[in-house]
Amino acid sequence: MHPPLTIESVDVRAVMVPLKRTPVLKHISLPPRWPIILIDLHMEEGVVGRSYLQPYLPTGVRYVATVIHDLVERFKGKPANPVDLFQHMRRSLSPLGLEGVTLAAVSGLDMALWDAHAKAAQLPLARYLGGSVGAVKAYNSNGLWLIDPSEVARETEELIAEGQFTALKVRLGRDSLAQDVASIAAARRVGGASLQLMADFSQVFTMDEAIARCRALDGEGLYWMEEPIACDNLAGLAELRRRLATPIQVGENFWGPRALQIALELDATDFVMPDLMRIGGVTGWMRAAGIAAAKGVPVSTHLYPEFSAHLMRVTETAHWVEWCDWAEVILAEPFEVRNGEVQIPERPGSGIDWNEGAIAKYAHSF
Ligand code: SMN
Ligand code: MG
Repeated sequence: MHPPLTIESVDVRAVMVPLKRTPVLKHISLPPRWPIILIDLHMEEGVVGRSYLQPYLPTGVRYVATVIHDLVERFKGKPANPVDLFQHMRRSLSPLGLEGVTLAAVSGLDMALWDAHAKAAQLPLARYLGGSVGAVKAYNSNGLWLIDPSEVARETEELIAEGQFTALKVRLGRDSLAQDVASIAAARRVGGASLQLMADFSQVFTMDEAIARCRALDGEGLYWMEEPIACDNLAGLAELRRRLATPIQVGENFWGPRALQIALELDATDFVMPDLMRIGGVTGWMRAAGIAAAKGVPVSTHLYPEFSAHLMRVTETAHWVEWCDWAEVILAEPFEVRNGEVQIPERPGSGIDWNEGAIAKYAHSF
């Protein structure tokens, strides 16, 4: 047992880091450098809880950081219990909405609070939550954006080699079906028939397009089809599910555990993949994972591989960790991947600590 913790103050910093392979999405233009918000939450007792958030948009850094500062101003000197604070913080901001910027800020603080508690208990987060430390199976999501099909073979080879992966995410939804088919074929030529390909459409299609294009790809043996249409068109997703043999995957845009519950009640998806910034951090994840488990729905992760790997060890229907190395450059000791599995280190907390040199190099003022 460790003594109760009390919130003292917070440092919020930001970096813009270069990515090895530029993410391309058709519906939002992503910046050439990737914004990351770094949170250091200081406890009166001397422990520091750490987490990071990825708001995609550089302008998002300022919005989210402002809310984090306001929340800490309001709750400093108070007991730092994450479950209680999750409720108090969300309620305190409810007039502005329970989702979006407000929940992103709460999620970041929630992760830092759990990290602080696990550190105070001197346990890795997975063990603090009642699980064990071990390897977690992962797919590599670091590339295969909407690149020219002629580049897919080379990149597939590189991505497999990054951690002896047996599963990769391939982004689809190019202008023509033929280009998508050529990309899948090129990946299979390199990876063999056993390579698992998770296909992400990132909401590119209208319903009619999705019916035509996803049905045309239904025999390609894709492991899942992710967000073929707008992520909030739950009736449309349910309809697509009825028309396709390939499982549907959504969840990176669920804001809070109840969004996941509603999607499952409407039979909108086969699999779910919550994102820690949007689902509500560790507290939100544990609630969402319970709902998914009750329905027997497999749960994968989105971004944040470090916290996510710990959480998969306590998720009943744990499926796949999405392996992204985008934040690796700012970590003192990035997690290792071997045999397609993320290795959780035997360090207290989430295992995140900063590489201050890299943070100085990529510092972003806001
Ligand atoms: C994605 C993640 C982060 C930024 C852009 C796109 C993608 C995924 O949807 O699932 O990895
Ligand atoms: Mg996605």
